[in-house]
Amino acid sequence: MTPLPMPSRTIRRRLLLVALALIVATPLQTFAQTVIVDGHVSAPLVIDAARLATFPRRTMTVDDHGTTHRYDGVLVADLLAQAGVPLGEQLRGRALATYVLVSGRDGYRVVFSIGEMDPALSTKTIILADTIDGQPLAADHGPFRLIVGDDTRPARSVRMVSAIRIVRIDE
Ligand SMILES: Nc1nc2c(c(=O)[nH]1)N[C@H]1C(S)=C(S)[C@@H](COP(=O)(O)O)O[C@H]1N2
Ligand SMILES: [Mo]
Repeated sequence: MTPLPMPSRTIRRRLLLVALALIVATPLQTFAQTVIVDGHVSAPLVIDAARLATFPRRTMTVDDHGTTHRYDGVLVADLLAQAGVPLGEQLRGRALATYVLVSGRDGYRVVFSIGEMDPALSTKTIILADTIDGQPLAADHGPFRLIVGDDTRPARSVRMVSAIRIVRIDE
């Protein structure tokens, strides 16, 4: 029986690089700095800092136990519109039986109705923020956090947002 030929040095190096890339990439997924917008949408989105920067900016002021903070980001409705979710005059009939499930990297999950997310229908303002008082969010809060205007407690202010899923309940 002839022994298998030893792979060349170049091949061994390449194999080593592939193995290293796999080892590094797996835990990195856990800290992925993106927000996936998917579900009942015509065009799923992957939002990273560069993509977020292409949307109009919105500022919200939040009171945290007597201290005022300024958050800046973009309207979630603008992200939904880009993903092809019907809003405004298009948001009627069966489309109103749609909810928006917002998840954090730690598995925290919160539901909104599509109606309260649409500024054409509701007076609520909901943004995906990327800065607090002009600075990037801390690692355990960001890079993206939901800021929900007119909620009386910050319980739906999902930190470390990783996904926004659109769900039509009658399908
Ligand atoms: N990802 C994630 N977001 C979250 C939570 C959580 O456990 N995980 N807790 C919520 C609750 S109940 C509150 S009161 C606020 C606390 O926000 P703070 O850390 O800025 O005080 O975050 C909200 N967002
Ligand atoms: Mo809370």
